[in-house]
Amino acid sequence: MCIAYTRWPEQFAARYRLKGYWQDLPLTHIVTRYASNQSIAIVDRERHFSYQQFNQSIDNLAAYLQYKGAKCGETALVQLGNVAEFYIVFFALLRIGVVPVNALYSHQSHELNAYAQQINPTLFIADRQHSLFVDDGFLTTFCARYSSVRLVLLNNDIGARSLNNMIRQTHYQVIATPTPADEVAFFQLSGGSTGTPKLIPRTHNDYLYSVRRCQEICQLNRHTCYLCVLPSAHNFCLSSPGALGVFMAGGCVVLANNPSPDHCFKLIEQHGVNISAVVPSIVNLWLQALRERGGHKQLSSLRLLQVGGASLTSLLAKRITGEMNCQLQQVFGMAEGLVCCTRLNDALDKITQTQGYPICPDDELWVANEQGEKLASGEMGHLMTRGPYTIRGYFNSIEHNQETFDHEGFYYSGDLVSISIDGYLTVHGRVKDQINRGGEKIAAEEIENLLLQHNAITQAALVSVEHDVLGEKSCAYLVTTTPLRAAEIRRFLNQQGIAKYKLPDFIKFIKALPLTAVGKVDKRKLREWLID
Ligand code: AMP
Ligand code: DBH
Repeated sequence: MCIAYTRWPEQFAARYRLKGYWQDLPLTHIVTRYASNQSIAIVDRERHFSYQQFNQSIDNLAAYLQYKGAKCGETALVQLGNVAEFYIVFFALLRIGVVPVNALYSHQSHELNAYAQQINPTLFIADRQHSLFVDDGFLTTFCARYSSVRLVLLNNDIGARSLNNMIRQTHYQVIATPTPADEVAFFQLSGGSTGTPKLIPRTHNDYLYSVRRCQEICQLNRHTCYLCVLPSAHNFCLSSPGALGVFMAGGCVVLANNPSPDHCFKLIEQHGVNISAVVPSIVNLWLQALRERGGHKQLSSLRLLQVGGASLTSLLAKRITGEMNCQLQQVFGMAEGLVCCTRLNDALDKITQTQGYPICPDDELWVANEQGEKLASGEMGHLMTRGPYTIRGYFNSIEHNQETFDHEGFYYSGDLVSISIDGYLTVHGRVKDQINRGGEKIAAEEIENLLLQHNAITQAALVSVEHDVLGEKSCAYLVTTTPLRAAEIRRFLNQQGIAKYKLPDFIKFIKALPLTAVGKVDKRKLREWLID
């Protein structure tokens, strides 16, 4: 049994195959072809995994899971940070056709529950070192709540549930049973704008194409040494070309466990890292460190810095080439699919002032006005896109899909963009109700719904506030029946188990929320009030 998802219409699928975008290979092909390669695939602190060890670890775990009864078409909820086990688990599950959701390590109970409710996982894999799993409290409640869960494995644990033991042991043989290449391989997470985070079904065919194409554009090879700074599950550092692209090229992925210059510069120097992918707020952090305490020599191996996830000012863009002495590539991507980027041989003004152009000639992009009509080149409007690796619908979301996909299957990303005559895209802003906090997306409605569960809060609106380093922070406007303190509200949200980055940075109390002519909360006015 495969997972139901919105398929590409047959004539599109046929074209994507004919053009060679879809090759009908499983994602595990990325690593299985290097099964006997002795070069290093992953560096995780003191641990080095050769491709052979990586493959063996994947097989060991896949075989164990199969022995425990895991079957093609089942689902898994996984929460691992920037550790080698993240990739081992990912490929092991794909090898036996178990479809994972990779929660971010910063996620807490609220997010894990939201995902589990949607997929009914049979497998749950997490890390003992995560604050939720230091004892068995949450785990016990979780397993009682989701009776679908048959097996729990924990990284950094000992005993019967130790993921590490299962990866090491070689008692069983795996029979590869991946889902067919045009079926769902795994779910990617949407930054979203709705109350419940939406899941994005990605097939082997579409994802593998995106990885392969990005890897070609970035000219990765076996000498590539990539620093994974962003959360390993993030689409950018997983697939554009990310760790998967590096594995495909036979290169090496070095894992960073935080973006601090101290930690990352040392890793870059120590391992001769030549490419990395970051969000603009990390660029800021690194440039500031370089100005304050030097470190240019430590970065001398770095050839390419990819920046995406949030808007990069052209000022900051220019400083990268100037002060970091490496090439910049801007990347505009989304977990739903579409990836645009500047090319290595683009003129400097394109690299610093645009987000490049789509990776695939068959990516179809157009810009719509408020009425959904097509705008001319250069005009700013709503981005609409479809193509061989952009989803045609979110998982199990009939209503939401009607709003975010048009009748021809174009995805409405909620970004305000313009596309120049020569095809370069520039992002100007966003209409979706989301805060982009240094590349970490917060769906306003999700937080507003949680705030409204407080007895004394009658109205709530979350809006973005401009911020020098993060680009944006969040501000909650609240109408309450009794006076409340900001600390009390943050504690209340914390108790509901949300990820820390979703806690409002600012909280303001007002008598009533301003409304637009049609009676919606006027968020534009709320944002203006913050500037005044
Ligand atoms: P998600 O749908 O959560 O994967 O987030 C994708 C969104 O991140 C896009 O729709 C944009 O709003 C934003 N984004 C990604 N890359 C860039 C970029 N280079 N510049 C501006 N916004 C970006
Ligand atoms: O922000 C993103 O989601 C993103 C940014 C750059 C992305 O998904 C990607 C590249 O693939």
